[in-house]
Amino acid sequence: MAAIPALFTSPPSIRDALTTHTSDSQDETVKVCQPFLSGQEPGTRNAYGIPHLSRDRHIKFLQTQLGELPGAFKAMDPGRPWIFYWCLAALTLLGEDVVSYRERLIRTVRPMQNEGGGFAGGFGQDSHLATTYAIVLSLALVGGDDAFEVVDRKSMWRWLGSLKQPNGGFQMAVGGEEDVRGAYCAAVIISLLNIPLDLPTDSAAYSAGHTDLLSGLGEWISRCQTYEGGVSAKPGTEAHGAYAFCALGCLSILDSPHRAVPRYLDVPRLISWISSRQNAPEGGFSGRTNKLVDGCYCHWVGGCWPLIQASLGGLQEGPKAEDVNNDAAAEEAGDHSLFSREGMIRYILCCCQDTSKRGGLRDKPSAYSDAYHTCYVLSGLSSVQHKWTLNVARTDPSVERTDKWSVSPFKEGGQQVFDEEDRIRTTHPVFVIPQQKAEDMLSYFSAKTGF
Ligand code: FPP
Ligand code: K
Ligand code: ZN
Repeated sequence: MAAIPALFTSPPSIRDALTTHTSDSQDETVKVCQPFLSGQEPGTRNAYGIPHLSRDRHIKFLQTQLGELPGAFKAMDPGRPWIFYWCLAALTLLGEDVVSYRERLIRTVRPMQNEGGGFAGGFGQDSHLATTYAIVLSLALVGGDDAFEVVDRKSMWRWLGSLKQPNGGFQMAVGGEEDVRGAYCAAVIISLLNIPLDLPTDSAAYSAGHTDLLSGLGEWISRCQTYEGGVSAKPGTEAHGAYAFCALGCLSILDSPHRAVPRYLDVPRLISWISSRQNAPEGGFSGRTNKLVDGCYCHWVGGCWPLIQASLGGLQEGPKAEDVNNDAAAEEAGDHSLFSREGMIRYILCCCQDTSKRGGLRDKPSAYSDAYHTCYVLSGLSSVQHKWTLNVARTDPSVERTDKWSVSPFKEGGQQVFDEEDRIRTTHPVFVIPQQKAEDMLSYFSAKTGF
């Protein structure tokens, strides 16, 4: 077995002498992670001292999560739509076919749609952007015309118009909080459902001079970048990784990332902040300054990298078929990363897996696995195992909502610390569902004129 680099097994070599509650929790986290990182925990490891992916256990865990709540797929609890998305997305990443859930999903989410547009978490509740986002993505994951037809696009358009604010941003619900989650969820929904952009004339944003659902949104996001370089929920609050992802995802829908991201964000300062989120020896990411690593940030922070890379790199030719397994070609193409892929892979496979019978993935070794972390740790794993390249930028951003991306296995200097059997499926860097599923939904709705 190759030696595990000291970077991932030893305490950090530079430390602040001041002891605080924060430094104590950080020390404690390193202590909790160290045995998992350095191979002292039982279990088979590969040549790099990294455990394999417990694929079957994670699949069983997700199946249980989908079915376990009383009256499987009954729509009562406002968080249910998230469970659908997290489990269906994670099962898909693990290579499972989720089409068999189509009928159950359709039956369950249909009553969650309100006549006034959008979906609520439960029957009789108000529509919410997060719930609607989770349901639209879930419908895309199971796919098929019957699933797509569940959505009432006309009332969705009216409802989105009522969430759009005079300052360009989106409220999460009518009268609710306006934040960058709203900007991202709305942009994803508008894009995948091909919602006409003309603002309903009774929208408050229309009265303020906007004519378009997406106008002023980039400017609003711009106001969320903080003095640290990261992105906050709304102007004037603390930067957090989840919001950096939402901002980059939203901007990549407004226009191609190499145009939209530098137009609205100070990219060098954002890169500096995102880079500072990766910790050693843990290898994972924190969500904000002076906080702890957490597996879900492998997506919220780790998932920023492909979008940053696309913002910097501009258009590139797709990988040639003969180059995909050619390390020399990959190296020549400049496959170097702005972060430690190895560190991220080590954190995920060593620290985030519950390898007991329970299965599932988690925040850190001291936490229980759950559907949310399983989804986002796996999304991060997929992202770090692959390379996404922006091939063709849209020519008319006012009509087209996406670009053409290609994906290939990531090779860095020929070294890959995980085994091929532990590679999982790809997920689109903006929509966080497989590219084909996003394209199927988009082309279904693009074929419609008007509603
Ligand atoms: C802090 O939690 C977490 C936040 C401030 C952001 C939460 C938002 C998301 C996870 C994603 C939202 C995105 C969409 C698309 C709805 P904490 O204080 O428990 O964690 P921390 O110590 O790691 O910051
Ligand atoms: K956390
Ligand atoms: Zn978490």
